[in-house]
Amino acid sequence: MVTFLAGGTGTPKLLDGLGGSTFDPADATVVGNTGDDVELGGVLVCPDLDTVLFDGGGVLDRKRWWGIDGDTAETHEELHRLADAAGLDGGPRYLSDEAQVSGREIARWRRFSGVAEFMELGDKDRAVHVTRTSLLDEGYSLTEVTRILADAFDLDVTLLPMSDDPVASIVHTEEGSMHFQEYWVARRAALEVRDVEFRGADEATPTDEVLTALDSPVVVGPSNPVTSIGPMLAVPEIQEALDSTPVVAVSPFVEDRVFSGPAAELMRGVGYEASTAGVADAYPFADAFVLDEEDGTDLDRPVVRTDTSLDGSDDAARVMSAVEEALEVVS
Ligand code: FO1
Ligand code: CA
Repeated sequence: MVTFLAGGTGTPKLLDGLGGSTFDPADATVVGNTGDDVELGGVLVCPDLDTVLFDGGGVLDRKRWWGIDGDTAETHEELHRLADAAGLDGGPRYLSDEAQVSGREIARWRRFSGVAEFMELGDKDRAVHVTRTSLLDEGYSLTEVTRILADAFDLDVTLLPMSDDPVASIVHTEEGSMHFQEYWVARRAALEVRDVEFRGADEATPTDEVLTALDSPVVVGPSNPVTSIGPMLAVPEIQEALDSTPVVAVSPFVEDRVFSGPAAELMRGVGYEASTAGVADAYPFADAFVLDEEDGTDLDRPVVRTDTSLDGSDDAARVMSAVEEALEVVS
């Protein structure tokens, strides 16, 4: 058994290497970040869970690494046409009421209006969110809903949300604090980051399924240490579980160069160096690292080096075998 901690892009790319590895996908669990989740126009969007869901189901849009390949966006476009015609402002519009829907706690900090929705939800993608939200309103937990969706997409790994409790990644910027999606999608990450907060994490508990999964060796994929892995580390019981199981982490940096996304600015924003050395500081529980062959960072823990670029299944298989090698060192 092996458990992967996953965010939006890096870890799903690595998971493509499961097929060609000695890991049996049926023995692999993926714990997905939910700190990026937003409620938009009444539906709950879980971007990081959905990337794994869609990739495993063979329908992911691999140009964007989110949404469904070939999806249309007619509802999204009509929402914008209506809002324009009605003279309503676009952009993120928060819905700040605390509300209860069928006993489900709606987390205030991730609720946005569907008026001129600020993120593009494709039509088929939206069907997933409508199904998810309706099942939650019927009383299913996010863990149960994710299992139902995983069956619908024929996933061969077990996919778990990090918690059934809401956690919201809030980015504190020069222009105030905002939800991660507002910072990333609406503001194009063009603001100076002062801090990142994981609202709700202190009170959040991992599910029994997650705690069981964290009894197995853990792989922290090359995801953003702050906004992808950070929300999981902010949940106290997850942090404790990681201290007592072997952990291998794949650096998303080559020394101080990052493969993609806003990791560097976010790392500096929370006070870490934007580099492999900073990742090692952020992951004191990690027992070994997989680094790029051109990454000469000197770490205080065992290191396996390979070309860590992930641009297809050959790359994924190569990095996955380095992960296996590192796990043998620490298990
Ligand atoms: N990213 C964008 O840059 N623009 C979008 O309009 C957008 C919509 C979207 C809808 C559903 C979904 O699951 C993801 C979506 N993303 C979009 C990606 C998302 O903002 C981030 O890449 C992840 O949260 C980071 O892991
Ligand atoms: Ca450990």
